[in-house]
Amino acid sequence: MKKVLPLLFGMFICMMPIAQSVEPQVVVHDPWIRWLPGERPNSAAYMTLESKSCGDLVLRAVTSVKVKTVEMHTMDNVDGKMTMRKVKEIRIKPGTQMELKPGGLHLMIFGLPDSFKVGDKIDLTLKFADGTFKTIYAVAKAPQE
Ligand SMILES: [Cu+2]
Repeated sequence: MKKVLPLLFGMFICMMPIAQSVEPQVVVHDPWIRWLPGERPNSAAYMTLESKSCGDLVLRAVTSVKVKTVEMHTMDNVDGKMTMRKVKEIRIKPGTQMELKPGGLHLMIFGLPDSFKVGDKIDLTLKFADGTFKTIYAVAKAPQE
């Protein structure tokens, strides 16, 4: 019985009307952006997206006021070489987490401010297919070796 109760509770939440909801049903864990030495205009941001949605949660676009452009990218192994590729969306199944991490899915950041340094926070507004959006702040970190 102990195992059944949380499941029933989850189903109850999913049946509640969410028409008035403007906040996406997502929890964002540890957003960070890679800082590398030298004045580099481009970088990548990473985070874990945890879906609290009853249906597929689809990230469609990301914008920022601090940088020029943000794209969603993935990495493919093409003939033994890791290559970046732009994706149109990032889809997260109900009750799952999607990890954006080095070597995999990431947010490609173009046009960082000249003053960009470790500890800076870059705003990222995640825009979902259902019209909801959420602004988070990725903190600049040097990648640990
Ligand atoms: Cu990229």
